[in-house]
Amino acid sequence: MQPPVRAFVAFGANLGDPAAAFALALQRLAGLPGTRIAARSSLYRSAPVGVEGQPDYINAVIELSTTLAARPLLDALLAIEHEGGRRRDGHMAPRTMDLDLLLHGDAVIDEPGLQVPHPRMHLRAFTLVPLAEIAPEACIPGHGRAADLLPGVADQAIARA
Ligand code: PH2
Ligand code: MG
Ligand code: MG
Repeated sequence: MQPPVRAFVAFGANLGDPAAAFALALQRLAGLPGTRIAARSSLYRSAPVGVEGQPDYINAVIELSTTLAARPLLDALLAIEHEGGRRRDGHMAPRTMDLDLLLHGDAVIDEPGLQVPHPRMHLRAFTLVPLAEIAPEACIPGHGRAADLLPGVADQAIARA
């Protein structure tokens, strides 16, 4: 069996009951084999990025300690999203639960459907701010420490929910 790695998962929701969706996500993540929740950020409210005319998002980041490899962890995230009512209504459509794999140890992976680190995480306050809250020293391969990247996203609206 693999030794546990630190993996970071981004939570986002802007439809339905985001707080309930977050609670469900935490419960299901904690129930995955070889996995425990090491930390969770506060919930944040953020303006939608890359799309207009949608409700604000609730965002958070969850740190896992897991023996799951990246691909089975991704598959588990998709199953939890589905249970959380996620409908694939298209790229950037509003959603009841979005779980994105941000980091899996120091892995760099570029496969169909699975890119780690998440390719836009270093550009988005809604991932960096909650990540830096729980793991300011977390290294984003190719980009550096989470806390050091915050000034670059300081113009994006985000506040604790
Ligand atoms: N997710 C998106 C697109 N835009 N904006 C915010 N603020 N938060 C998100 O989680 C988000 C977004 C696609 O996954
Ligand atoms: Mg997603
Ligand atoms: Mg996303």
